Amino acid sequence: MALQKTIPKETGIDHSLDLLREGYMFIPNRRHSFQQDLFATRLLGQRAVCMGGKEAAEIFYDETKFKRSSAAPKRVQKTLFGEKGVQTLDGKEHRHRKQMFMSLMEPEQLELLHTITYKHLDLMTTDWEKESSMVMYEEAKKLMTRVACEWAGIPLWASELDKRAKDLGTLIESSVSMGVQYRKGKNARKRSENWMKDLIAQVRNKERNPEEDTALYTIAWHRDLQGKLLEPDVAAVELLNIIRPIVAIAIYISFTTLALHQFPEQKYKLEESEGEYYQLFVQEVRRYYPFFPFAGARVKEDFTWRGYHFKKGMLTLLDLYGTNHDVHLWENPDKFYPERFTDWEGSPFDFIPQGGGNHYLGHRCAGEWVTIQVMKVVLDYLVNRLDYHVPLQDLSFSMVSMPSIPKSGIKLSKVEKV
Ligand code: HEM
Ligand code: MYR
Repeated sequence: MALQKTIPKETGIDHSLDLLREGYMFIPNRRHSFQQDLFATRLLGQRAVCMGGKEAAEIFYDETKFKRSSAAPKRVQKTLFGEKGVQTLDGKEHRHRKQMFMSLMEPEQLELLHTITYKHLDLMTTDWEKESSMVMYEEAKKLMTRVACEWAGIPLWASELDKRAKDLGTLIESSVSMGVQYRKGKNARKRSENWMKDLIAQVRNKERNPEEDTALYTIAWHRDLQGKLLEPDVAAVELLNIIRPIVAIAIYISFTTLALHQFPEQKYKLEESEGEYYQLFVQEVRRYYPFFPFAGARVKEDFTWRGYHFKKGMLTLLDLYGTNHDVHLWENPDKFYPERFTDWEGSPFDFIPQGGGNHYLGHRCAGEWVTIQVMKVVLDYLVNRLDYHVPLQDLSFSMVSMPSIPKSGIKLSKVEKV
């Protein structure tokens, strides 16, 4: 029998505060000091294993080894994710619900998203031209709220835009927070879920008839494996699981704008490219900048990996940011170098900004193609259709606060269409 090894363990009663203090670097710092892809610690008052790297991602997404029920902390469910949504399901029930999400991601729907994004971006730019300056992150949240609602079949009055964009932004910004900010997050979720519940009820009463291939229609009429419509609160959580993360793309839009400024040589490469460099650039933005730090699951049944014992029920975190910056997987990982993706083999386990594995069968982000599509439209617009100036400002972003958002929000002045 192979020798059982002990998972390297950090001492101390609990390291939740260290996690908050070190943010994106909490897992990479310890993987580095233990010189191992995994280590044991204590988080939220319980034993937890943290791991990273391609092989760790491969086992993390093996559903015979890990499950998601009771994995996401209640705090994160009360703000970011909501309760009883697809993130918490396992097995057949998960696959059936996930299919509902993936049915919205067909090429025609992505094409429509392209058209909608371009339309709203072009309209909003007309307003930006009239102002002496604008803050990209704030404007991008409003842009993406408009895009998300139109694409999902959700009516949005001009008068409610600011309020809805603010609430959706708060859900994202308060996902890892305490005190006042956490309470703001909980309230924003209440209001947003009520908004979604009313719409679902209107569709079910036939007072509202959205197009069949929209998220509103699909989620309102989705039937579970027992043939029952989703409970109204669950349908609301799932509809928000579409529009909230579309608004979260505002963070990647801000990082895209930052990358064009920080690495000006990239702008020339994009201007001269026939289009394929756009894909490489967007992938590199998603790899390089910090966004979703780690994913969480629980051990389903006892198993052994590389001689280490994983005990049933143990909380396990997979290092997403650290895997995207792993020196064993990426040459000069801290260099912004889109060309690295020319030779990338396309493994579902080494480049995991939005999770790994299979979109249909596992918990990998349902909206990865949506994210890439939107980022490309905005990137093309910034490079080829807009002139702007980046005034002096604090362009730093935190490696501690999660999610990280450029501090200034990226202020632009003298915005003009070309
Ligand atoms: C799941 C990141 C955008 C819908 C996830 C996961 C991550 C992630 C890390 C969890 C993976 C796991 O648990 O293993 C992001 C980031 C985004 C983004 C950084 C950038 C804005 C989107 C968009 C949509 C979306 C645009 C929808 C249109 C979902 C859903 C899940 C998910 C429904 C749950 C999947 C499941 O549990 O099976 N996302 N996401 N996300 N994402 Fe995204
Ligand atoms: C979304 O809205 O689903 C996508 C963007 C959310 C970003 C939030 C990043 C921090 C969340 C950390 C939670 C870890 C849960 C195990």
